[in-house]
Amino acid sequence: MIAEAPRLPRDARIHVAGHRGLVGSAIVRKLRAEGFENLLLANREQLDLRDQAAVNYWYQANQPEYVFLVAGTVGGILANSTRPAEFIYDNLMIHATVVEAAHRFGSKKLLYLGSSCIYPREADQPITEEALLTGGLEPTNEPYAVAKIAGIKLCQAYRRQYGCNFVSAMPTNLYGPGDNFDLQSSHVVPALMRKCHDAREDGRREVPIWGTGSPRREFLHVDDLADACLFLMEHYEDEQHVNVGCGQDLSIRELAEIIRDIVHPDAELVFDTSKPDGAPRKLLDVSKLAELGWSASIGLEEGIRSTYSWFVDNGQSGRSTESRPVTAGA
Ligand code: GFB
Repeated sequence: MIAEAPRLPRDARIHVAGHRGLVGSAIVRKLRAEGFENLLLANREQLDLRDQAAVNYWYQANQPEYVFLVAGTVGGILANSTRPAEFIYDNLMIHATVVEAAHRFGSKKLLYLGSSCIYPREADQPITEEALLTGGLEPTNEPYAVAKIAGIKLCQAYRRQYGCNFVSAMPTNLYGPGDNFDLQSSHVVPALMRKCHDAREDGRREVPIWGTGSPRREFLHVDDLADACLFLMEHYEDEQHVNVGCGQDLSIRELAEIIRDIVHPDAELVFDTSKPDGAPRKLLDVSKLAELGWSASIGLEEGIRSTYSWFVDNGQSGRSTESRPVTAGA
């Protein structure tokens, strides 16, 4: 349902949980561009979102009226499969503490961000919101997906028991400025940008691509996601989660060819089939969001070009080091 309520007051007290991550930093950019002045931001050193007592204290002191819950420990297929304990523990805790504090200290509305990996591995494509919990999950990210499903159920339970206005959005695979370019923990778009960039700098032609290249994915620019998050915060009031995507997918091979053509046209793509493919396909059905009145506007090639410029301009193009998955940024 599209709410008749007026747009968010520009002086509203807004907590962006996870504001230093890919999604949170895009939401902060969007909110500032729209004239919101009263953003409540705490970094990991100031507030451990896994600690209920600390989160309660911070909520009591800051009284957020609106909450974008986009914090989490996130990463690509390798990080998910090698650090499952961190992915389930951190995310379960972060979702629970923030939802509980938003309820306890009277936040007017909370938008929770999940992930398309919540859906069954073999779900019919494109995947509708109704596919949730109708089949088994993709094993490489099952612990993360279970935590993300728990987040949806938390919001629904707090709505039912306490009448909280908590809503959920499920984005497809994301990319954009502020992404994690570390090869051990990143998602495929930043990983392939870095690999092509490094090969070009080193005068190498071969660029290794994990898996067979046949899995299909849908990619949404994070600035489009931030726009959708504000749209849903202002206009959506219902219990069911809403898919957020662009409605189009492509194979990993096709994605790699687009990135190669932009970054290192002479590169030769070499597929390493000892690495996992993950889910065969993840394309979201975005008709519900379209009916509400929102659609994506940044094309994939345009988005990859601007993200690569950001990567080069922001000193991210130094050598990749092994690092932990990114916390506080879905
Ligand atoms: O982006 P990615 O890690 O996310 O991988 P998932 C997507 C596809 O790209 C997989 C392939 O088939 C990978 O095997 N790929 C090829 C690569 N080369 C690379 C590379 O150098 N790095 C990476 N990372 N992939 C994650 C989930 O799954 O997506 C999370 O593990 C979450 O839980 C996230 O849902 C959005 O789509 O496979």
